Parts: sequence; C-alpha cells; structure tokens
Amino acid sequence: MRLPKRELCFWVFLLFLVCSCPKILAQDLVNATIIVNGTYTIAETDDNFVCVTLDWWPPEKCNYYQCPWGNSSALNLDLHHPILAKAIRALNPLRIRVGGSLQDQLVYDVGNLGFPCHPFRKMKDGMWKFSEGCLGMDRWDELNQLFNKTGVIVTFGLNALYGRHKIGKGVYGDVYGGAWNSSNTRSFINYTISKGYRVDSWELGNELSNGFGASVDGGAEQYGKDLITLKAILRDLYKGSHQQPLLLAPGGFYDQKWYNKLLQVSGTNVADVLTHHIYNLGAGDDPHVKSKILDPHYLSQISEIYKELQLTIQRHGPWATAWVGESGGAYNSGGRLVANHFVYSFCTLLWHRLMGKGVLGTNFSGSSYLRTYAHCSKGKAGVTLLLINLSNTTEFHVTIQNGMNINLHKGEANHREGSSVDILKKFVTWIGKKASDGSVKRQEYHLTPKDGNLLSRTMVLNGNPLVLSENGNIPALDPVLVDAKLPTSLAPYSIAFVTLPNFKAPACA
Ligand SMILES: *[C@@H]1O[C@H](CO)[C@@H](O)[C@H](O)[C@H]1NC(C)=O
Ligand SMILES: *[C@@H]1O[C@H](CO)[C@@H](O)[C@H](O)[C@H]1NC(C)=O
Ligand SMILES: *[C@@H]1O[C@H](CO)[C@@H](O)[C@H](O)[C@H]1NC(C)=O
Ligand SMILES: *[C@@H]1O[C@H](CO)[C@@H](O)[C@H](O)[C@H]1NC(C)=O
Ligand SMILES: *[C@@H]1O[C@H](CO)[C@@H](O)[C@H](O)[C@H]1NC(C)=O
Ligand SMILES: *[C@@H]1O[C@H](CO)[C@@H](O)[C@H](O)[C@H]1NC(C)=O
Ligand SMILES: *[C@@H]1O[C@H](CO)[C@@H](O)[C@H](O)[C@H]1NC(C)=O
Ligand SMILES: *[C@@H]1O[C@H](CO)[C@@H](O)[C@H](O)[C@H]1NC(C)=O
Ligand SMILES: CC(=O)N[C@H]1CO[C@H](CO)[C@@H](O)[C@@H]1O
Repeated sequence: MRLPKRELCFWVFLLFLVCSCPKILAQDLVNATIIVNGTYTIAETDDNFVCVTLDWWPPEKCNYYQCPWGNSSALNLDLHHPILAKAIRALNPLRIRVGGSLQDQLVYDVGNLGFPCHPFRKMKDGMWKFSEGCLGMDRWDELNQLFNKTGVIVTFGLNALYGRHKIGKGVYGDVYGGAWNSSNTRSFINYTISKGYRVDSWELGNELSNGFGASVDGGAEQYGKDLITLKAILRDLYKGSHQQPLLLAPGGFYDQKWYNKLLQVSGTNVADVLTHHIYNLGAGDDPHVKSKILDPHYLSQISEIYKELQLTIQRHGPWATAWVGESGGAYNSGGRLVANHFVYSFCTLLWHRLMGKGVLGTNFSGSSYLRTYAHCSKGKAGVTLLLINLSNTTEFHVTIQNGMNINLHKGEANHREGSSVDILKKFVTWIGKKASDGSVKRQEYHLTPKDGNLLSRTMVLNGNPLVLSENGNIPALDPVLVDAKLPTSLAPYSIAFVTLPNFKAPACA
C-alpha cells in the first residue's frame, strides 16, 4: 500500500517528535529468575504436537461479510502447489486432520451410494447453510498421493449423521434422530485399506456434543453406542493388518457430563483418544480479540478445561489420552483483524524444531505478563524455554536456574547422606556448575513484529525479517549465541525460544 505524500510527511514529523523525546520510550527493566525443574516431566506431548486441520469449507463460506476460505479445502486445494509440499515437509511428520463442520454432511462416492457425487452448494435451510457434499474417490486418491509423498500422518473425521434425519431444533442447531448408518463409512474405510492408504486415526463426528451445527437425539448415550459400532468396523476391516488405527472421539467442545457419559457408555478401549476443540478467544468479530491475546489472566482461564478433561479421563477412561483436535483462537473463520498477524502467533516451526516431548515445570512468580514454558530440547541434550513477554513496557532480564541445584543447597542438611538420590544430585550439580563456568553459549531466537507493529504480518527473527525465498523456500532460522553467564533480555511484546544445551535435566536423559 502506497501512502499519499502528505501522510508520509505527517509520519516523518511524528517520528521526529518521538525521537526527540526519549522519555516516552523509556522502559522498565525487571530482573526475573525462572526456576526450571528438570527432575521429572510434568507432562508429555505427542511426537507430532504441531498439527493442522484441512477443512471442507467451500469458497462461498463467509463470516462477518468476509469469505476467507478461497480454495483451501480438501476438495479444492491445489495439491501441486510447491509451497504446500514444502510447508508440510518443514513440519515433518505433520499430522493433518481432514475434517471440520461440514464433515457430517459429506458422503463418500464408493460402494452403493445410490446418487450422483456433488460438491457442497449454498442452501438456505441446510446445516451451516450448505447442502450435502461428496468426496469422489479420485480426489481421495490425489490427497493420499500428497500425504504419502510428504509423510503426513492422517486423521480423518467421519460423517456421524449419515442415515439420520432432522427431527427438531436444539438450543443452537438441528437435532438429528434415528440410527447412524455406518454403511458408507464402512465402504470408504474398506476402499482406503484396499488402496494401502495409511490413516493413523479415525474420528466420529464434529462438535456434536454441543450441537452448534447439529446434535444427535439421545446425546452422549447414542453417540457412545455409535462409537462401539465404529470400533467393531475398524477391528473387522483392519483384522490381520499390522497397523491398527486409533479411534478418536468426540471432537467437540468439552462438556463434563457429556464426555463422562460417552466414556461410560462406550466402555474400555473403545475411544483411544478424547479430542476437544478450543476457541478460547471467542467470536472472530469481537473487537477485543487482540486485547484478550495480550491479557495473561484471560489466557490462563482455559487451563481449567484441561484440568477437568484430565479428571474425566482419570475417572472414566484411563486408557484414553487427551488431544486438542482443533483450535483456531477465535471461531467463525478466525479473528477478522488479528488472525494472520504477529500477535496471533508464536512461530510453530521453531516450536517444532526445538521443543521436545517432555514438559518441565517452571516456577516464576514475578509478573503474570512474562509467560514461561520449558521442554526437554528436541533431539539433543538440555532444555529449551519459550518465553512470551506480554508487557508493552517491561523488558525482562531473565536468569534461568536449575531447580535441582537450589534443592540441593536447601535440602542437604535434612537429607540422609549417601542415599543414591543425594549422590545423583551432587553429581549432577557438579556437572551443572562446570557447564556454567563461562565458556558455554546459549542459543536464543528472538521474535518480534516488523516495525514493532503487533498487527504486522512479517515476523522478525533476531532482527531479520522472515520471508520466503523466490522459490518458496523457508528462510534459515538461525539463533544468536549468547554467553550463558548473561541473562536473556526479553524486549516488550516479544517472544523468545532459548536453548540451554548444558542444562542438566535427568527427566530429559
Ligand atoms: C538486575 O540485576 C543486575 C545484575 O545482576 C543489577 O546490576 C541490577 O541492579 C538489577 N536491577 C534491578 C532493577 O533489580
Ligand atoms: C478456485 O478454483 C477455481 C477452479 O480452479 C477457480 O475458478 C477460482 O477462481 C478459484 N477461487 C479462488 C478464490 O482462488
Ligand atoms: C507411501 O506408500 C508406500 C507404498 O504404498 C509405502 O510403502 C509407504 O510406507 C507410504 N508412506 C507413508 C508415509 O505413508
Ligand atoms: C444405509 O445406507 C446404504 C447406502 O449407503 C443403504 O443401501 C442402506 O439401505 C442403508 N441402511 C439402512 C438400514 O437404512
Ligand atoms: C472391500 O473392498 C474389496 C476390494 O478390496 C471389495 O471386493 C469388497 O466388496 C469391499 N467390501 C465392502 C463392504 O465395501
Ligand atoms: C514454586 O515456588 C514457590 C515459592 O518459592 C513454591 O512454594 C512452590 O512449591 C514452587 N513450585 C514448584 C512447582 O516448584
Ligand atoms: C501499554 O498498555 C496499556 C494497557 O493496555 C496501555 O494503557 C498503555 O498506554 C500502553 N503503553 C504504551 C507505552 O504503549
Ligand atoms: C521438582 O518437582 C518434583 C516433582 O514434582 C518435586 O518433588 C520437587 O520438589 C521439585 N523441585 C523444585 C526445586 O521445585
Ligand atoms: C509488570 C508489568 O510488566 N506490567 C505491565 C505489563 O503490561 C501491561 C500491558 O501491556 C501493563 O499495563 C503493565 O503495567
């Protein structure tokens, strides 16, 4: 966008004003000590924690007078676009979940479908304002060629409304009654197996637990029975195969009663994974989306859901694991003015490269505006921290301490000498001290928005704007090396990954 000359002069003038009054820019400087506990992992993420949903929305899908989807759906995406394969490979192994709101209106053109295969059309009284759509097996073949070529781990969301019919209205959407007809799903999975396509996991239905688009008459009870049916189909069709797919359910918003019931009804070892969706920023047209992202108290609220889901699994389905099956920040096609901008991001690619599976506890109570996450480093020794500074005024000087070393000094007097734990602790502390004698460097990746504008669409890494090359290649993501004795300087409104190769964490060994 070109600015008219007069406006440009205005900006130059403003800039001059700001520069001549340095006090306006003065920042607070706060020393912060973060303690990382490397004794035990407090959680473990999946190998392929970063994942992507490939949705079914046609270009005609609009929200708030905008139609942002274009040709990005599983039915119309340009599968030969060179940037697509490069992006998928950069995140290898990338899990792609093929699914979304329209999956419960999608039929598969295989077996005895009995009617022609048509794409989704706009339809006033259709669910989500669209008609039923259809996936041709030629398109499914093409998708699988891409998945196979790029090493994608595939999760597929199945139509859980097939064979049911509208019987009334719920609070938000239509209620569907009758039994699930699994015949189309069965034919589709059978086709998939016969072609040798590897699907890692099958999921039944999308957001039926809350009924935003639709719900099933009989609720969790009926859904739990359908899940048993699907499990039996999978066991039958994959009989003798060395690759047993996982069964995911219910891919909705967490509701304690509904999720508990689903596990009770479906029973042991039916649902392998309990999936739930997160849109904690609210509606995409909310003018406060940006300020919600910058408000640590608002952001932390979502942790309550994780705690409750964990309890549900402990009490009713200890065989299952928890996944976030879909999340997009703000619902209805994203935050209109903030999605795709710096403020909405944290650099998934660096996360993928640096953060390992083991999650470590961190302890920092200085300011809620400094958010800290520690993981075992990926594929190498030591730990990596993700630090997010949500403050617009404070620069943090961060010192990272090994909790084990502190424990030793405090606990030495009360511990029985000679226990194997004590010996281990002393040994490890000794290495830790040696490692911080000054010769050691730490790797830091500082991310800021271009020109300091949180709504910039260009991310800057250690001062260099990150842009694709002419051929669509991803630029190098190089760290700066910093003397391990010095604290990490974290600028206001910035994000940093900090890799400490010599941090001794037994939990990561
Ligand atoms: C922060 O730490 C440095 C070095 O340890 C010290 O010189 C400085 O006074 C501290 N600043 C504040 C505000 O505590
Ligand atoms: C989507 O693809 C179709 C068919 O290739 C093309 O006609 C249309 O212009 C594309 N739409 C967008 C928004 O790119
Ligand atoms: C791709 O297909 C080939 C041949 O069927 C198979 O051997 C290979 O394991 C597949 N790769 C992936 C990532 O699915
Ligand atoms: C289920 O759907 C198939 C078509 O996919 C149809 O042939 C069959 O009759 C249906 N079964 C029932 C019980 O309605
Ligand atoms: C499953 O696929 C095989 C071909 O591999 C076909 O012969 C069979 O009829 C299919 N069964 C069903 C139930 O679709
Ligand atoms: C964090 O530090 C506080 C205060 O020092 C302490 O009470 C708490 O137990 C620590 N938590 C962890 C997880 O280390
Ligand atoms: C920092 O943020 C606060 C709260 O959002 C705002 O009131 C203040 O004006 C901002 N200060 C600067 C220097 O941007
Ligand atoms: C580290 O975590 C373990 C297990 O949660 C705990 O027993 C220990 O006290 C923690 N150490 C510190 C220094 O917080
Ligand atoms: C302690 C601290 O840094 N406080 C500031 C954090 O950032 C918010 C908003 O950017 C300010 O309002 C606080 O003063």
